[in-house]
Amino acid sequence: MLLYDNAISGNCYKVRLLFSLLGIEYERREVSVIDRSNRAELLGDLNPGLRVPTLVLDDGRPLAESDAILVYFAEGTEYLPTDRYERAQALQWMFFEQYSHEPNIAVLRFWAHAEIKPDPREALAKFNGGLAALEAMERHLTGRDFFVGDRATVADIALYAYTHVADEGGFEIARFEAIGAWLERVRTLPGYVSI
Ligand SMILES: N[C@@H](CCC(=O)N[C@@H](CS)C(=O)NCC(=O)O)C(=O)O
Repeated sequence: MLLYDNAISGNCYKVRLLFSLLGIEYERREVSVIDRSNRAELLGDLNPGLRVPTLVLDDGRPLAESDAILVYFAEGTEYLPTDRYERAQALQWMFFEQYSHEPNIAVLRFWAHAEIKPDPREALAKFNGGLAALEAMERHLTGRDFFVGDRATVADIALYAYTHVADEGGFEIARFEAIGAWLERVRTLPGYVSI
């Protein structure tokens, strides 16, 4: 199995984290997220969005989108609930991650890493969006150990990826007590690997 990967990308890290938790072996190929010049040749037949992570299964079939890759590999494991409602709740939080969390928190972090100076109004909108996402997580996690049920699922992996490095995008994550305790719970899962 081959993972087109990037070392600082949280979306790619989600896949590496699940693989490590499940003891799944794979090869990785580093792809720059800044130099896009060879993207079409590299990923053209594999990922409609030409982005990473992109996974190629042993039989050659490709799979794109970090959260779809998580669901595929979590099938049949403790990380994907079998109960219909809990499974839908896990997806609910993954869609939240892709619409309300990642587009704000990951983008601010990326701009900081790439030393991109955004329009201040655009940066403020991203910051406010990210803050709203963190506040929603904090409310949900207050009195709970994990996002769905009483154990870690793909929803926790998806949300952990960019939350644990949100300070790199300017968010004061220490302000969020329930999120802090949850980050620690994920960090101590057997097989955990850092970004
Ligand atoms: N929704 C996609 C987002 C993938 C994504 O944005 N990947 C970034 C790295 S985190 C990337 O490939 N950036 C380079 C580019 O957009 O060309 C996912 O969850 O996999």
